[in-house]
Amino acid sequence: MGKTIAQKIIDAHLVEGTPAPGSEIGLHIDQTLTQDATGTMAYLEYEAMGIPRVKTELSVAYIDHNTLQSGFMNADDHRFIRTIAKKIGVRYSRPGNGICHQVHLERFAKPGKTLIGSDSHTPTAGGIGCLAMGAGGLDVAVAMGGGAYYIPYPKMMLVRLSGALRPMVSAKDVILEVLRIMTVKGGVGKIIEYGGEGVKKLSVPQRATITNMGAELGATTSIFPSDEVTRAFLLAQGRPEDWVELSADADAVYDEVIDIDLSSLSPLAACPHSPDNVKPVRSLAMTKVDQVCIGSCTNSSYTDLMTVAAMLKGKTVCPEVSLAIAPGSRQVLTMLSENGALADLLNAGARILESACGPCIGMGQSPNSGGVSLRTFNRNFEGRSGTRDAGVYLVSPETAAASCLTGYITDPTTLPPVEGIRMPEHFAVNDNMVDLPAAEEEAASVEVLRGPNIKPLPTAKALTDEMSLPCLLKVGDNITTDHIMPAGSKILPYRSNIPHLAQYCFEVCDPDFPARAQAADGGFIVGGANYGQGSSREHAALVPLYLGIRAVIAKSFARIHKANLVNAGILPLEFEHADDYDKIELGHDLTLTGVLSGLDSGYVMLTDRTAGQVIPLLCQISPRQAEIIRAGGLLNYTRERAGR
Ligand code: MIC
Ligand code: SF4
Repeated sequence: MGKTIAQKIIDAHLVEGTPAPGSEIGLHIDQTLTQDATGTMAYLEYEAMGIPRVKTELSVAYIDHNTLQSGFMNADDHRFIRTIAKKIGVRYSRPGNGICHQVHLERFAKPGKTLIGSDSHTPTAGGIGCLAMGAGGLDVAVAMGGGAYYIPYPKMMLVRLSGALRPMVSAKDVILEVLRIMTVKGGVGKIIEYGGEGVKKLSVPQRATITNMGAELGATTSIFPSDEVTRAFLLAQGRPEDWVELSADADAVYDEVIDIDLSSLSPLAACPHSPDNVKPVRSLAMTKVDQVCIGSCTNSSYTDLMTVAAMLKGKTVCPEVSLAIAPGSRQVLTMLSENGALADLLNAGARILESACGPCIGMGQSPNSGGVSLRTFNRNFEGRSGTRDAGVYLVSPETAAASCLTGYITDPTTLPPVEGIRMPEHFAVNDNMVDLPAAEEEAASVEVLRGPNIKPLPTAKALTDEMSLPCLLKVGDNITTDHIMPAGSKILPYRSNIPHLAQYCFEVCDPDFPARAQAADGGFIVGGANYGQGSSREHAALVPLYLGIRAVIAKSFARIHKANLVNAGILPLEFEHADDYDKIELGHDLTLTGVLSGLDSGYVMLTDRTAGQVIPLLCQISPRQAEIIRAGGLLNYTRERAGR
């Protein structure tokens, strides 16, 4: 039987388990990446494992999220990451060099390799044919130390593309169409491959836009073949030797196939507050716009920004609109400045931000009260922009540029098409902002510098077979990690200070939760379907752990968050019958019985003593994960195994 692209890469990297539906597999990881908002924690965890040098082919630490330095915290964390990276054998991409996924795609990602990153948009590198997955910081730390990365063996799905995009319709519209069809839950447990004749018409950065936002489908990852287009991109990046051809076999079998004719697509927008709330741009035409932000790891490639510059050239942004642009990498910004496009953007009135995540993670540029913000980003969760009542629409660079000129959401296909923007034959390659680690023999003398904001990691309490605790919070479907542990410029600097972060846990849903949890001596959270979608931030597990949460009982979980709960030592339990969710209320006294045996049998019983109901729960974890929970989390488990 023929193989899919992902199956070929999995076969070449399989170190544990059988590649069959339902089983957990362990993969050898070739490359890792971290960013600064999750990196500080990941390197603290790496240190705690006591392995002197990383064992991967390549590991890179990027600084791109916490670049607003209003206080010592972020600068201290950058210095910590810089010094520890140097010591343990990790390359360090300095602040200003760009967003991790954009830079990794340009400079390091390779077809056929495995990559995990402590950021949910790591699948961006799937655009170049790399099997790239987002993971919790601790999983990345383990992979840096040479350990395998474990995933439930995914289903294989094919999105077969035909035709070619019409002018002013872009890769963003492709992934928004996929989100419209599949929703934010539709990709859970699946690897999404792109194939068909239409693939040849998409450049590597366009492919990367699509795989990047595959994270919003909840997919394990998304991947494109590596073909002549990939070869040309790698050549233009000065690394032709990194190319290998990669495609699915003609008789590869997929569990699911959807067909999309690229030529039938029109500009789309994801409306507030979910990436799958997709509508045609033309249906939103009367919506007045207050802010437009262009950039992020989804849409800030050279061609994206050249298109925007061409659309703005000689014009002025509408007076009622604030336009902010954050080029994805220093490479892109350098090229725009050398060819004059930067001047076109500035002359039109764009506010140029440094090459970093910026507004995407609420690091500045929060919209006005009740504002409408059009963003070329990938997430529009409530409050993520920093303005709780703002409405964020996710759109293509073309739609963003058209709308900032008119002041209303504008369909770019109603404007004259931009022509003549091509992929460059040579990108402005300059790796001088990527510091190499110290040689192994010098590593011992490198001092790791840490600031006072680094606080100890919370530790899990041992589980008991019976646990009687209250329901401390009840939330609905599609709870994101931004609900659980918000980000933004005020909170992000505390990513290495769990006690401080704890004050903000679930702030958007229930601001009283942290105080209630701290007053209680432990408890449970009850959630709906797709609990923990979005970011890979392990803080969304570590902070509830700190607040005494022993189990999360939900209708279903997002993949990375479920793994993070296990890694933290928190039990992820699922309702056997989804409608039992309705029986439990906030404050109910709950008893879990058969917890220890349930780790192996997969069944735990819940008694709601307030409602007088018995509710069966599933404990759907692998035998390895059961061991991790018994050990009190992945860190203890890894240490115990190293000790043996
Ligand atoms: C995000 O886009 O939500 C982030 C910020 O990049 C996160 C990582 C984090 O929370 O630090 C992600 O996507 O994993
Ligand atoms: Fe940064 Fe936004 Fe991409 Fe997350 S989604 S890595 S915050 S640019």
